[in-house]
Amino acid sequence: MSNSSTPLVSADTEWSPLRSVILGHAANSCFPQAPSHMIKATMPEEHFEEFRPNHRFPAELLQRADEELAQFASILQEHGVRVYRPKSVDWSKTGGYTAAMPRDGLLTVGNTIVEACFAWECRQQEIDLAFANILDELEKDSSVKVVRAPKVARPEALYEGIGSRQDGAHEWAINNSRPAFDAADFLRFGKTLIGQLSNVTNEKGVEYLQNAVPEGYTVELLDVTDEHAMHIDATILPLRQGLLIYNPERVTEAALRKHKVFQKWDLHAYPHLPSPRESPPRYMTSGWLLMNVLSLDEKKVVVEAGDVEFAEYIKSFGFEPIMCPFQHVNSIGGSFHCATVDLVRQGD
Ligand code: DAV
Repeated sequence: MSNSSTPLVSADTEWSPLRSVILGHAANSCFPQAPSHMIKATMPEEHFEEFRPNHRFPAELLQRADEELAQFASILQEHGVRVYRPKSVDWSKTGGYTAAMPRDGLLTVGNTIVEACFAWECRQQEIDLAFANILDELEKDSSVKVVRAPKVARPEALYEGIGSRQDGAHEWAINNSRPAFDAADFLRFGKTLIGQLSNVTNEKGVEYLQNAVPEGYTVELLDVTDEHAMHIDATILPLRQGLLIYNPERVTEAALRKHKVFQKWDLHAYPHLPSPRESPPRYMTSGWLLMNVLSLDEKKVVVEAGDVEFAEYIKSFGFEPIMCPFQHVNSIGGSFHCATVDLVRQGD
């Protein structure tokens, strides 16, 4: 139980001191299933054929991913962060994907945790099966609010009409027939949330989220130049109040400056290109995943052990990177930001 000085859920930024977090598990993860136009829109081309029904990730890969997650958990605990872990689920039996990427499914805003209205049908039970026990426990505290996603009657309706445009203009992989959003398409900047429309987030999803967050919070949409968009956490990276690194392949400084919240910020295009990697394969992401770090506070940032160039770059701004191996977790779809859900970031 909490008292007024130690809330169980309270987060308004991506950088204030982290006190409590959910951290995923990799065991029994399977390649997610989605219609082929969705896979083509969002996944690396060289791995398309892996995305087929009941296809587990290699067992050794998952074992090493869980070892990396355990090491990350120790780092968090050594820094005084309370770590909640999900239940184990055999995703091959449920047609699901993973419990390793909770950031996609849960968004903390103030004292409220909002469950994503996943576009991908294979993810619609993910929170129920693996994370409901954590949410139920947190919700026993009367200060915490959890907004669960509505059940979807006809998941395929989200794809109707897609691909039938005659004018060749870009279209996302989903229509706007019901609310759809992944939580990882949004980041917290105080009372402002910055998000994006993407191949998994539509306008109704944004409206739904705006209605689900506590009063006083506003969702704004960033103009991104990324037709493959799915999750904003390798596009912009706020490292402390007033300092943001952005991915120049996906967003412009002008687009960022349109948002009042960034008007006085230092905005830096990341100056290096990510290096290619063959092994372990990045089955689901680009090399820009190097931006998917987790801030412990306004100085300490957890960075993938091999991303030395990135670590040196952020050191030049005064940050203290904590290097942690995470390549096998990266393989199955994300890095430190994806694998966690902030529950408490201490306010001012
Ligand atoms: O760059 O492939 C990764 C974000 C995963 N949540 C990328 C985006």
